[in-house]
Amino acid sequence: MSEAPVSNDQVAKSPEDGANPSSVTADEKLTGNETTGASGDKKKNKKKKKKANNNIKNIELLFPDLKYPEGEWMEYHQDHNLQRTTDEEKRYLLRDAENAERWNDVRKGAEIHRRVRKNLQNKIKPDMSLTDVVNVVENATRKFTGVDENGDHKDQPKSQGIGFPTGVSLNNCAAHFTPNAGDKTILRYEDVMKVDIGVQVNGYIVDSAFTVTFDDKYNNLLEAVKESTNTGVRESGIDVRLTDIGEAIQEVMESYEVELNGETFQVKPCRNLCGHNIAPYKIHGGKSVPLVKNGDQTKMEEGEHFAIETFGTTGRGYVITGGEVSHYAKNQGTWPTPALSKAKSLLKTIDDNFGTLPFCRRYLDRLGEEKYLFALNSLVKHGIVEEYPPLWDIQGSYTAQSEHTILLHPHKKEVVSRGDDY
Ligand SMILES: [Co+2]
Repeated sequence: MSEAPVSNDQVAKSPEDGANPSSVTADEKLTGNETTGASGDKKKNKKKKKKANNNIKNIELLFPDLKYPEGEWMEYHQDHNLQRTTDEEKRYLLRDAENAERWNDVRKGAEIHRRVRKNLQNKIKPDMSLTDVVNVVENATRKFTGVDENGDHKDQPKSQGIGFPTGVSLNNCAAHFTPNAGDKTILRYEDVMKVDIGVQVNGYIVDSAFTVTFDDKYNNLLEAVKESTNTGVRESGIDVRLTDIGEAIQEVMESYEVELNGETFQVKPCRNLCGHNIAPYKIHGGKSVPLVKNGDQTKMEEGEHFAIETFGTTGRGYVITGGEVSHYAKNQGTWPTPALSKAKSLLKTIDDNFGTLPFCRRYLDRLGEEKYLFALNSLVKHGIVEEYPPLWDIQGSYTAQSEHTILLHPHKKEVVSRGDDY
């Protein structure tokens, strides 16, 4: 989830906005999906697909020692980090070891994230419904984390699983769209779809996104957000000011142009969307990483866990909320028991299954909740639950997104969600 925009011209934080632009080109995406060959080829493809699906199982079976692969390690390039001596380095490593379990949980989520998105990238094609897209993602996530119907962890729904509703926001919708029940939206060849996927393990959320297109004309837009996010990752570090990261992102983003139907657009960052730190079971931990120079002197700190995400647009570079809400999250804190009995039981379902993790209406549907909208809206009205409506740039514009999750270890940073796709 990204942070929701605030009023005025402030840079907003939202719990789920970030994600990464697609690293997969249209050509790559279609490879292996097309069954244009002879019938023999078709058979082969079918076999392959079946095998691929068989590989979607509790990831613990694939890593019997329960130690998950590390992400990409990057040196801090900021001055203060270069001055660290060997003795200091030793102390840092000791300190880092205190968080070993936490890092391993995040790495498990990241390994699942890579596999979930690879599985989607192999299947995605024009004319799929958005409901099918999110089901591919979410069914795989449930299986890999073992919280599916027959999974080993099905009785502990909050121990691991989906980190937030799968974002499949199209074109001028930048974020926070996931289909509600009955949605008939179809992915088209000309669409620009931001796929924002969350996986959580013990509340540690991996938040990473990419952008899917089939038409090459959007390539520069996708390149802009990928490079901007990589810049944000590169500039991140202990004691780095958030405004400085925003300034670096803005400079890269605005260096790109995209030509669409004979018109040239300078790519703009969406100035009221942000990256964010991540706290246990809280997609937005309270710090926002801007996409522009905004003067925020707040610094990143050792041990923090950030989602670095950027959004580029051919529109005005400012999003507003609109349309039917799908995303919600319970606010932290203690709340009086709702008077309405339906609201009380709905809140119990939310507490039992999500806690403060973001959820969507489809997740309530599959838990057997019915006719809950009035109760849900009452929880929203009382401030117990927050709604996160879709975020839109102007009509006719195109927005793209790229996002990685990083860990600020004492000695180095880890781009934990890095894969061979992006
Ligand atoms: Co995010």
